Amino acid sequence: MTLRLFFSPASPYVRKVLIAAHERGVIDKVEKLGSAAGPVNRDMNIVTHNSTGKVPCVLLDDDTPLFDSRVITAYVDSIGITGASLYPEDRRFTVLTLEALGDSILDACLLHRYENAMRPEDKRWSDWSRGQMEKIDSGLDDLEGRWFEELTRDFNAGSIAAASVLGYLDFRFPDKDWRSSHPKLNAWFEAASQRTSLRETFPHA
Ligand SMILES: N[C@@H](CCC(=O)N[C@@H](CS)C(=O)NCC(=O)O)C(=O)O
Repeated sequence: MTLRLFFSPASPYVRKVLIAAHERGVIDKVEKLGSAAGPVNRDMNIVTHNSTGKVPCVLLDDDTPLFDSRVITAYVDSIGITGASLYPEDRRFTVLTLEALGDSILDACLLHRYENAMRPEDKRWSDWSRGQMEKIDSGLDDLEGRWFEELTRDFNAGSIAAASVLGYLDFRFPDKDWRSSHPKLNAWFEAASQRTSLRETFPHA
């Protein structure tokens, strides 16, 4: 079985899937397909399979498409051969909610970035960027606070989403000092970053 993955080395959502595949011992089943997803110019090769044109999108052997990152992560977990499930049975919906929180922070990161890296300079709206940054900050506060115990109990799908958020902040928002205001998250991320799954998937342009 091969998972053909429309891939971008910069996408934090694609990274979630790759981290999951490493953690569950199926990374050798992932075949990366080059792609050029973008909110303005879409990649029609992706659109053929996922009409929104977004990555990650996986094609199974019979060309069945799977998206988005949450669905693919759950699929990868279902075919996993090493490690424990990324969705511990007794905490499945808690972990899914933590994963959704991580994805929502990522959504705000992406919307902030699209506004500031893609929109023509004279059309940028500072209130929009501020609003997205507030979401990022309150999300990080939540990870540092009420979600921290769940995040650190094991390396689950929610932990993967959180690690992907922090890696993306370092990659695309290098001037943002999230560490001094979130010391527990910082210590956790430093340790988590030693995992092969994170070391092998560091984002790049
Ligand atoms: N909810 C989706 C979000 C995926 C997403 O926004 N991916 C970005 C790349 S990081 C993308 O494809 N953007 C192109 C677009 O917005 O059309 C997921 O979890 O997979």
